[in-house]
Amino acid sequence: MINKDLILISSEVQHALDANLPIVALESTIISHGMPWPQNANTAKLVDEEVRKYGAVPATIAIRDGKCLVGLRDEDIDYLGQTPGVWKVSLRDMPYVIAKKLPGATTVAATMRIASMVGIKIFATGGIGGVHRGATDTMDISADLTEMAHTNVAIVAAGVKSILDIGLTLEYLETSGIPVVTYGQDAFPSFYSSKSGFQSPLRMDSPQEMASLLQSKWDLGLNGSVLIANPIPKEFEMDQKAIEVHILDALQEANRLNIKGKEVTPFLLKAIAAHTHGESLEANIALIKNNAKVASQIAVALYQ
Ligand code: PSU
Ligand code: MN
Repeated sequence: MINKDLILISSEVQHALDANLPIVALESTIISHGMPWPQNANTAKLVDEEVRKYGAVPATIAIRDGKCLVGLRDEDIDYLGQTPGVWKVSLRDMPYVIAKKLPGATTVAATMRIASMVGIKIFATGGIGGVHRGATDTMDISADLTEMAHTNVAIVAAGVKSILDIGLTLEYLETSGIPVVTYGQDAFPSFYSSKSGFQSPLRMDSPQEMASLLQSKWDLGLNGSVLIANPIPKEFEMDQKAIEVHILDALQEANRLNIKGKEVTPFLLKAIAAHTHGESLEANIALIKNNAKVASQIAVALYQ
């Protein structure tokens, strides 16, 4: 049994849970480790608004003062956005950060686990973690993937960023029994770009269809997530080849500086953002908003 004293649910989210209203979970690593201040906090607030606009209740998840927070106040978002040293909390970090009452921003893995503890089914983010390039040597595979294999929360993301090995990530998802559905196109997207060089295993063209896939999966007792890949809006798309140059630079720099473990993903994201100046940040904000919209539409369809 989970000790509910370790979870603090905002009144807005509690009301939605009690009334069986659609809810969309949102992660906080994106705030503390994914974007610079103040764009990070502004984006988090914009994304909350986007979820509300399409009829669901936003539930951003983080850790503070020894509790898992479900639904953040603006003050919590600002704190996570500008305080140095906020922990990046994946599953293995949760007990430590809770026990020591440290501030923590939750990754996809930790966010979806906390969402499932309170009964939230849909989660919007930018991009999930996956199998890193070179993982055959390093074994660097994100706990996001192992968590997706058994926790019943669907994730809407703009595909998988090509800092990762997209082919191996798709293989890992297949092995784990996680359906990968791309919204409205055949190609699997790669975050900044609507294409990745890989076809999507599945395609669906409406939030209603995607909601019925989720319902079927869970009604059959097939535990685990579904990855709903939502391509970046065309007007914000960046050139795949141009991005690849920055990714290769960032990987080389990470290698040179001997960056390892949980530092790898934030390091690469930061280096690419710096190399592309403002452009990648603008694309990042646009795709997260778009994912929040689609997640909200799916949540509404699921709760009808
Ligand atoms: N990929 C992105 N943007 C992100 C992340 C991944 O394109 O912000 C963040 C998410 O919070 C994800 C985490 O859950 O990084 C994965 O980290 P790791 O690879 O250490 O598991
Ligand atoms: Mn890793």
